[in-house]
Amino acid sequence: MNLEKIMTDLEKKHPGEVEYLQAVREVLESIEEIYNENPQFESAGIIERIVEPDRVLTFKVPWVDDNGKVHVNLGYRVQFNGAIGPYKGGLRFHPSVNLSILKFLGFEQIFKNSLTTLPMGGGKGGSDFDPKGKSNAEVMRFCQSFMLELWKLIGPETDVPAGDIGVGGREIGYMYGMYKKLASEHTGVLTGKGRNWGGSILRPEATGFGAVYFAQEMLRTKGMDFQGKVVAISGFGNVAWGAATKVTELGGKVVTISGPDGYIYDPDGISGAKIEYLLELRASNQDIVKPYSYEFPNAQFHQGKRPWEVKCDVALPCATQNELGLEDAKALVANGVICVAEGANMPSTPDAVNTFIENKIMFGPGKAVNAGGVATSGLEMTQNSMKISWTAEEVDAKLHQIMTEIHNQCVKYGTQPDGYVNYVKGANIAGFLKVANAMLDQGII
Ligand code: NDP
Ligand code: 2IT
Repeated sequence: MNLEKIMTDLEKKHPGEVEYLQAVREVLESIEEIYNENPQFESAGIIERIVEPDRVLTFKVPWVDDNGKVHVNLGYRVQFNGAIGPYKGGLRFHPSVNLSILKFLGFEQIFKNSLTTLPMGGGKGGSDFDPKGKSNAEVMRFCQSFMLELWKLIGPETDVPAGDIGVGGREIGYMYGMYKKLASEHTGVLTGKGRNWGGSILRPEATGFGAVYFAQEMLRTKGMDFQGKVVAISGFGNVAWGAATKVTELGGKVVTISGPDGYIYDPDGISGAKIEYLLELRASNQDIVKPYSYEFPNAQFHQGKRPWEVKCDVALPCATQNELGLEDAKALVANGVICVAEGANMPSTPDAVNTFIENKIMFGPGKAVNAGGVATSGLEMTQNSMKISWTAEEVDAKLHQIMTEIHNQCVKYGTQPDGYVNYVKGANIAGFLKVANAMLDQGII
């Protein structure tokens, strides 16, 4: 593999798609050795075929606000790779959404879904719509207009979207309602559905729970656990909430959460009633970080800063891409961090990742750590196909087993001669091999 030539060609073809190019480079660097050892991959053009999406669909999403004003947003669905199953991946509604971000997320999703052991291909979609500050009725009208186009492209055996940033249970509900009306069928075409209409118990918690199960396995390799560990978390959305809940349950103390404007440091720990309080604020569409510091006077709000300057044993970045840079990584290492596990997708910049690896810090990449969300989506698809509903205990046991298996795959492919586990390499190789071999079996398509 001539990595630099591949990257130069891709940069020429897709100029300015920074996040996409970043995600591709990381995977190619990890798999270079195994790729070169298997000449059948090169002769089947696996790299050239895997780095380009099968197709990218864009559409306009017109909607009317509560004052009668017309708005037009952009809608996208990137169907990246369907070698091992129907396209599967979330929808993101955030003003920053563009093709580069959705291609990076769709590309990552291929390998993440492969790691889950379930038959799911990779995809991603979304819109530059900003749900913040919108009324329920506005969100509903937007979701309905979005689905008016998206429904033509998806199906329970074709492409199954779910949530991501800005898309939770409410948005999935409005989109599902419109799909059902248009397709005249009640099928598992979206995951993250409500419990009463086909959703799986534990899907909302699954990404955060799974991330903590994965981090628990990482700690276990050193004979440690979460008991008494100080944990820094960023964000306080769906993933961060699940992670904070599970860390607390396992005896750890969560001392930070964050938003785009800064972070909260609460030395007393963010748990129980405090988490409930944050959820209420979030549900009422309010800013959560500042009100928290007024409500709990021991907590401090650090305007414009990130939580990575706080001394902690475990760091769980759970907000968004590239939110943990080189200086943040250096600060974490200097403060004695033991384990960094990415709840978000690609939250650490490449030089931050290298800093952790060079310092032999246990570092779990998003595609392994946060795979519990899509894995539980896969379990929701299974329940929908079988027309049954598993209990919380059944889903949790399956999720736990999947996260342990993903950890095992990372150890298998990522253990270095000195015993250090390079989870980035392990996850990328394990995820890639399954998809690449499926592509070989299915011919040039
Ligand atoms: P949510 O929309 O529920 O929460 C996102 C959180 O991140 C919020 O706390 C938000 O703060 C914060 N945030 C968003 N943008 C920024 C920014 N630019 N700078 C700082 N903070 C920011 O999303 P999720 O919890 O679902 O997703 C979080 C991450 O986890 C994403 O990377 C997503 O791709 C990934 N992920 C999600 C899965 C899922 O099942 N939902 C599964 C696997 C990965 P505020 O609300 O104040 O804007
Ligand atoms: O990034 C992700 O894995 C998700 N947002 C969840 C995708 C899914 O289909 O459940």
